[in-house]
Amino acid sequence: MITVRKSVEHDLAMNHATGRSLFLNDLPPLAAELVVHLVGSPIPKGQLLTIDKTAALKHPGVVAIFTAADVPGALHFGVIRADEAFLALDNVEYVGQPLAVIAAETEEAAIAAESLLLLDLRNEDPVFTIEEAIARDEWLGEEKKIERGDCVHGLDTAELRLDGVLSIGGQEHCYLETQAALAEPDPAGGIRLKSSTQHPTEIQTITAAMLGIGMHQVVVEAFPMGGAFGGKETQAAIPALASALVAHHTRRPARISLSRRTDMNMTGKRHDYQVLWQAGFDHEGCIHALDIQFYSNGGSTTDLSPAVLERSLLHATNAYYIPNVCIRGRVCRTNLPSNTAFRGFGAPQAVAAMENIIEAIAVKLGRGALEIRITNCYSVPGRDVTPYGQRLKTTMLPGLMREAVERAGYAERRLAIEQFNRTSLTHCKGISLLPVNFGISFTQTFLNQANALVNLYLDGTIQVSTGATEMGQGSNTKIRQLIAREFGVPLERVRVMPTSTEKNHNTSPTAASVSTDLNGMAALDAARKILFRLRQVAAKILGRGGTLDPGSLRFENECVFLSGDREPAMTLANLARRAHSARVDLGARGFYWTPGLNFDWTTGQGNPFRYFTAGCAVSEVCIDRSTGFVEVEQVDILMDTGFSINPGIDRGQIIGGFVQGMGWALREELSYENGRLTSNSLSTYKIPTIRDIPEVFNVTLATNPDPDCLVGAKGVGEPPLVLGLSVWTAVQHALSHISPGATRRLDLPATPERVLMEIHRLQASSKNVAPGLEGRISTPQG
Ligand code: MTE
Ligand code: LUZ
Ligand code: MOS
Repeated sequence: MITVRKSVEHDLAMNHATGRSLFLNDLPPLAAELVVHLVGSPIPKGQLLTIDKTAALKHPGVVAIFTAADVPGALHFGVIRADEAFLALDNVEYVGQPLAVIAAETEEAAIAAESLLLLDLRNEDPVFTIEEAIARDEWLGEEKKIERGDCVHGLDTAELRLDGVLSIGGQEHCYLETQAALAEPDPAGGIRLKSSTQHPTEIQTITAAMLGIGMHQVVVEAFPMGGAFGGKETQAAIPALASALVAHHTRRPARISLSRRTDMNMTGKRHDYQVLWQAGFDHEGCIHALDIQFYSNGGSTTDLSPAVLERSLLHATNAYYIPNVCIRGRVCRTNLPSNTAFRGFGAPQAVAAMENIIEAIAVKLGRGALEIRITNCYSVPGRDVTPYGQRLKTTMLPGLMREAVERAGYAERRLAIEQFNRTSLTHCKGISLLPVNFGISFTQTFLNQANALVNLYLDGTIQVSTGATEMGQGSNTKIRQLIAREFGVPLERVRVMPTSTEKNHNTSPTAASVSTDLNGMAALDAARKILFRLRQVAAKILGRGGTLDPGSLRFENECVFLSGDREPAMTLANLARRAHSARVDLGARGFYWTPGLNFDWTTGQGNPFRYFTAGCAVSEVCIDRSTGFVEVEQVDILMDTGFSINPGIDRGQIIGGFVQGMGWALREELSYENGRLTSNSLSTYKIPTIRDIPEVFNVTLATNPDPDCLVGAKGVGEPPLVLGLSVWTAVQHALSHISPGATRRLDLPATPERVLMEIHRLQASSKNVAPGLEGRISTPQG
């Protein structure tokens, strides 16, 4: 009975695909349930003088309106620093910042009441961009730094030197299900919350603090989410707090579900970055020194920004060994919603910067970018240590790159592209291979822990509860597979139960691609405790005068087997009943903490990751030279997932992650007017659709074992997103045909507008360099 390394169907696949899945806001209304509505600030920065509720409260259907003054406990919250006000007290810091919570019988009444609220606000001078924040010395936290070797000397003595600036845009999460919460007063005086969250313990913590009650009075159930992508790691907070506050004061159930527009307007996004760099290298393209400075746009409060920035610093050289490096970063404070976790968590921005440097070096040397990548890739001992001193125990990157090149037919396709570019006057193609080496573990060491509860019932069926939340990534399915294998039962005999703080305490967020690793290991720990007891009982029953070694028993096909036997000795259900009669506990708690992790930001050195998930993508794009529109024609991904528990789910994660990264790289552009998001609907913010997915999309799973993988399989939730950048480097390759040798600057996202402007700029420069060649393609590079 094989349950792992098998593409069993995702638990929710059929329901999601047929629209039958129920999300939080699909639950039928409870008796006397109230609608919760947030009133957001209309201005980006200023003083909140008064809120006059008189007229609004008189509107029929309006039950109550709460402001900061109605918060019985802590007004501020935050995972790293408690610097975010749930409701504005005297300052407002961004457009959409909650000022008041309206509780009404209907949505219509709530909206009507909002327009009747009289707000007295005084404007102050806001800051929106990274440049403005730097100029005005607005920061969230201190500068962080990782250094190795002598960067200044390395730059001074290098044969060649380049420097540059790269702007990287943010990204809206666009989970299909918007932020939502449902609070019910508990007869015992507490609150029961259902929340669409990746982090039930955080919701429990801040709800208790906000209400001024103990955490034991708050139970949070994490409802299966219709997508999260990091956007619900911390930012499920405000909706949950709003519904809890209403339930607390009115003693009625209270539900909130943000409209798409409100969600887009008021929640944080992927951080936009400005990156300044200088690289020193030789004529072979080998990089000797890199000085790189990251500035991220943190928005108005700390949220997860320092942790996101830290992951950027840790991924600053991506898959490359650079002996002399100075990597610095700082978070800018601006008057925008606080930016937050988003799949990749700072790594995509860092990899974009590094790969852009590779592209610039390739242009400078007139060599192929692939060659530069291979030259600098982590490889042999001595060239296998990260800037922060962690050795890559398994350096399979060069091998992966070689295999990816072969599988994709890179060399032949590149020749064909050059041929095409010589003849086409309307289009221009490019191809690029991009590697990723993604560190797996929370970079805050303490978060790398999980607890689990496993119950074996008298009929041989099993329930598992962990702190993992299901957002579509399939951790429930994978944990079920692991537990079924451990007990030797078919999948149908195991159920993963709803995630609740009642069963799993003090949990870490479901994030950092480690939820199956951590929660799977904790569940296995619990299962093994039960199995240990069962073995003792079975050994006693099956006897052989006390000579039977309990460890020799096998659990398979819902039965127990003596070693070597093909006929079962007894069924698992029978054994469970016998154990129960003998007063043996059939439930167990498990715990896991990842060993071997350490990191010290004062030295910038340590081993923050348990292992790395590596992969490569080869992307081919075709640019329409008259519109700048980029079509992605073919993608070939090779991703090392180790001994995948569920290759089918991993394939889904790889394709989904890649397409999400591709959207960020090519299409998704956030635009603001005086701090107000103007791209706040799906008609003005272009996420990839089914038509943007390349016609040829090959995914291959490599299976290199790594003894440090917790469950044998490698975390795969985030790394593939980074590979979406390969479409952007492929665009750069395509552009290199327009004006060979010309310096490019292609900021992210490479929207048609930006690509077209770059084409025009390059054409103009090629006119200057080689008159008569304009519009024609000459010596290719890339
Ligand atoms: N896949 C789906 N379908 N929906 C999601 O919201 N989130 C991603 C990734 N894959 C996400 C997803 C993010 S940001 C992370 S960190 C991981 O899933 C978390 O789950 P894991 O630890 O089980 O990989
Ligand atoms: N969240 C977090 C994360 O708190 N720490 C991390 O290291 C991390 N990494 C990726 C995604 N979320
Ligand atoms: Mo994912 S950004 O770790 O939630």
